[in-house]
Amino acid sequence: MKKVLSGIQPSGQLTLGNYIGAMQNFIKLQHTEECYFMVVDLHAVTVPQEPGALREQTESVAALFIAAGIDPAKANVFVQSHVRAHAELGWLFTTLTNMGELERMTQFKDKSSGKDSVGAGLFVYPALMAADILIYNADLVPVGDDQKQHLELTRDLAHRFNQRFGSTFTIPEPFIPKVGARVMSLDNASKKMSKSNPNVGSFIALLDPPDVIRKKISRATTDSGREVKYDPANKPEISNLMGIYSHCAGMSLDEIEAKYDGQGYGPFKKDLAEHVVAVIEPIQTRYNEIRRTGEIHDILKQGAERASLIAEKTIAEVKEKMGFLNPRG
Ligand code: AQP
Repeated sequence: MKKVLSGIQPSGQLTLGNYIGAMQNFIKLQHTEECYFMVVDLHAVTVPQEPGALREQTESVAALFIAAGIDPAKANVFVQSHVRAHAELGWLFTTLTNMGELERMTQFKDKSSGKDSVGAGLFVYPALMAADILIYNADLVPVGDDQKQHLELTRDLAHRFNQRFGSTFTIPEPFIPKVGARVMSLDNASKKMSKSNPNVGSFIALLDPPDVIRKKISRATTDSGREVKYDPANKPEISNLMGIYSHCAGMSLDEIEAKYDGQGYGPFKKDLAEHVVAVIEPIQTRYNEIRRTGEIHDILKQGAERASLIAEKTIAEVKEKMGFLNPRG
């Protein structure tokens, strides 16, 4: 049985991109592997968050994990800040990370570009992400394509630590979907769909009401022409929508092309909206039930207790190897 770890930031409402790129694989892997899925609130505060909104979004993301199909009897679901060892190991990894490595991170460049003032947390966040993964000695990390570079750094840090202080960490592998690894914005297929995009028409939130989803898809940007054809280089907008269709309807790209041959974009978009609604509506029903019962609090408490047992062991071993004095003598 492999160890699997991944997390999602409570930095806004979860999107269809988060679901297709990451959560669908969480749900698949929980049946065969030992899984740890976190709401990474310490990552979310690398950009300013309003306290009330952060609390609500953290609970909302956790409830959506369960509503989407993560079974707390199979997988450990918890909030990152509830397991204190993450922050401690994150600091230790910050001291092992070079400035040049962090400067190369494209996510930092994207999120800081054009801003006058950028928090230092946004810069050092990949070291905390490395700690999140390595503290459980994860073998597999199901993520979208945008996280590949951070995972490469995690692997480098694990090697570095093992070389300097002796074999300690497993070197983790990314687990990225073949189609849908990067779901793009509905208004611009050169940018990834992001929950913090100020244009709410650019993403489909898992909690968007069905009519809002229909409206967003009917307004999604399309390429010139009218042919429903998968060609990311020349038809990026329609290819992105076809990727979403393929995931939600369980059809191959060839089957979709054949179905809409000669029909134009209209019927394709109309059907796409219904397939997306069919995936999202049952998640919303279950979500409302989970929020109503308050069961998520017990799930998160138990998840954090189980995760802490492993995380505390790892941090004790790391501190011992790095030369920290043991408080118990
Ligand atoms: N558009 C996407 N397509 C496929 N996968 C995606 N992921 C995010 N966006 C897409 C995957 O979802 C997981 C959780 O991501 P995150 O919330 O930790 O951070 P992120 O990658 O920065 O996601 P967002 O939605 O863009 O958040 P904000 O706007 O706050 O930065 C990851 O596995 C990610 O790959």
